[in-house]
Amino acid sequence: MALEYPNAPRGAQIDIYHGLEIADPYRWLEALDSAETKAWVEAQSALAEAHLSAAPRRAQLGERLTALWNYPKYGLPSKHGEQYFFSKNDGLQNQSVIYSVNELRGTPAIFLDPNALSEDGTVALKNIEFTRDGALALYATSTSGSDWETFRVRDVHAGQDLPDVIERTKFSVAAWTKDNKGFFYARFDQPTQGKLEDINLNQKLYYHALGTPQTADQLIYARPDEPEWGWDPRVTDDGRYLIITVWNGTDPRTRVYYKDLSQTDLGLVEAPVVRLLDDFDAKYHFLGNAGETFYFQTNLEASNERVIAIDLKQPQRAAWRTLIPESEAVLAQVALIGDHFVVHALKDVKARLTIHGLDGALIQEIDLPAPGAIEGLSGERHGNELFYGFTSYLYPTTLYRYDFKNRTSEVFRAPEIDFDASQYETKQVFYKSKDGTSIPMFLTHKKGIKLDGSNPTFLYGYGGFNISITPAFSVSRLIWLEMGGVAAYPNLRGGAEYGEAWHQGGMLDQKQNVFDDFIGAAEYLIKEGYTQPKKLGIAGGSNGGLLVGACLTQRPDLFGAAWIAVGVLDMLRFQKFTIGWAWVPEYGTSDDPHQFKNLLKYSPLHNIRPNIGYPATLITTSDHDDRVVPIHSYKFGAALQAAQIGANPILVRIETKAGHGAGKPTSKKIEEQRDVWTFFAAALGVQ
Ligand code: X98
Repeated sequence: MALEYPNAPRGAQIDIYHGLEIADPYRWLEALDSAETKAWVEAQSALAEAHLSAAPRRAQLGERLTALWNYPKYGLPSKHGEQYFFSKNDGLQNQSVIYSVNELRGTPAIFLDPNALSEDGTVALKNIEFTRDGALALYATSTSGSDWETFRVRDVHAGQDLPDVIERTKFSVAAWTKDNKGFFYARFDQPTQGKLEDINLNQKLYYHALGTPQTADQLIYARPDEPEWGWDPRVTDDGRYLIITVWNGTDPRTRVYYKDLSQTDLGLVEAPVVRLLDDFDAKYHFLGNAGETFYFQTNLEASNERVIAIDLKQPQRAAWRTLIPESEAVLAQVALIGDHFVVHALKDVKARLTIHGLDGALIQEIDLPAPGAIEGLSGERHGNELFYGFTSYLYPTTLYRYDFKNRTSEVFRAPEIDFDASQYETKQVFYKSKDGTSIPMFLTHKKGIKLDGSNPTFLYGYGGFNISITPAFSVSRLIWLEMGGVAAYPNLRGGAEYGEAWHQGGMLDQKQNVFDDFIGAAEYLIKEGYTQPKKLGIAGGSNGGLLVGACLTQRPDLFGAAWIAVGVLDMLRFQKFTIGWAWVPEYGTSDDPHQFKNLLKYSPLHNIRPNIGYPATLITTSDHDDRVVPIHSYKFGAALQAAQIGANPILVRIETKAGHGAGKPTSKKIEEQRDVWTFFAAALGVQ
């Protein structure tokens, strides 16, 4: 029986794009605060809840997920002054707690407990920046999952907050001066209407002097002629330079400016801003300096990236030196730790970890325990130890400590988790996409499954923004493996798995390649006998929600179920809300006639056809998602429900007091995952 969906009248809105009329019948759902939208949201939540709570497995899945989740999880330690700091979650705490400890194996003390900041765990810690001596810590919090942050400063030894409060920052790190007197940070113009969906433009760089009100913060740099440029401040470890990395949306290409803070006679504000790299011709990621030599990770003339040195006395390009040349493995992260370059690279999506001298020469490759991924690198610039996390689909995240003196690595913390990995296996396969490109994919499942097309299969993808999907352990996916499911993770174009060339192969006019790669993965899984369309579920979030929305509308016959999380689904209007304009380098914009045509071809909202039997679809979003505003999910959900024929449900689940994902309390994460697996189990006929 088909579900009865909440009433969603079609409005008369028509827009004209470059001479073409495009209807937008659910434009009224963009008014997030209107009574009509609120009533629609409430009715959708009630429908999703009624449908999911009627599924027989829901309570059992919730219990199993809670049991699997309940083990202590530690973050990497980092040293500031005489103390180490690390995060720990007992198991089910809504937010992880920050601890301090004098010796690595000593007894830790609570430094900051975000759980104490709200009753329901909806205030989250986003970032901590310590002064070099570890005396002060700036910490950023956000409420209800929003990207807006508040900065506060804690005196580490007294355990007390100072009176300083910085309100409404977004997309900014903070950078302390070496004298601990203040910090640099960036701030957008304050939104005029204070609405969730307001556009964010005109970021400016400020200096906050401790003990003064935010209104007295000094403007360090702004470019009113370039409202889309933003500023990422960093003070070098020696305290001498302020490095300003200039970004233009999510385009990986950057500029780099700096100020010499040692010119004390000029002061912080008056010291000139030197435009060292001023072309936006490549990515330049500042790694650190040795006096007047600056080190950068760059993709200039190196799709797989390389490490270069630029001497401030001879900054011209001809004098730049390559320290670590481009190789067949793509650089994922380079860190300057223990007076060495620590290089995390990916070869066919599997991590390699190497130690290099400051001249770039390879000193050692650290053996990793299995094919897998590195999660984080931590250590002091001049210290003698490195911490790194290692993870894989069947390898719970484990922390390692490497000693630069004797060049050995050992387990620092291994999780104690009730999970027998020996019953499962992970393998990597390569399949051909539509245009013949070879795409890697990881598959994880119980050992000995039959390739008779009967296995319920979960196919997850992202495909964009230079983001690599590397093998990571996740308890919520274990529940699927326990149900006998196959989990498949293709490395689609648009990511960084094979460098900038791979990214460019899946953006702008090439975006359809990403969808073809995902459809190719589904076809491979069917052809090889893993599964069949009615047993195949697809999933993705954010840019991956766009992926799932596009594939669902292009190939509704190929899938049995789809989960679209916080998706970008209206490709003609995404640039009008919050930070959406920042994705124009990746997607293009409907303001441009050529790009408009390309976007219209795949925009999920604009490619829903009436009277099609779409797969069971779960659309999830949150009321405070100001990264990808819930407008996308609402309009797409209303349109898909109107078009659907047959019994497959189209559900819209809207989380409250939550955002795009970061900082979501554990209780909400578990409830969401429980509902997702309840949905897939029911839709794919898991026995
Ligand atoms: C973003 O939009 C990232 C958001 N974002 C940041 C930070 N700086 C940004 C600068 C420009 C544009 C976006 C920025 O988070 C930031 C800086 C310092 C400290 C912390 C944050 N992303 C894309 C996204 O969310 C892809 C991943 C990152 N999308 C949603 C793309 C489409 C859907």
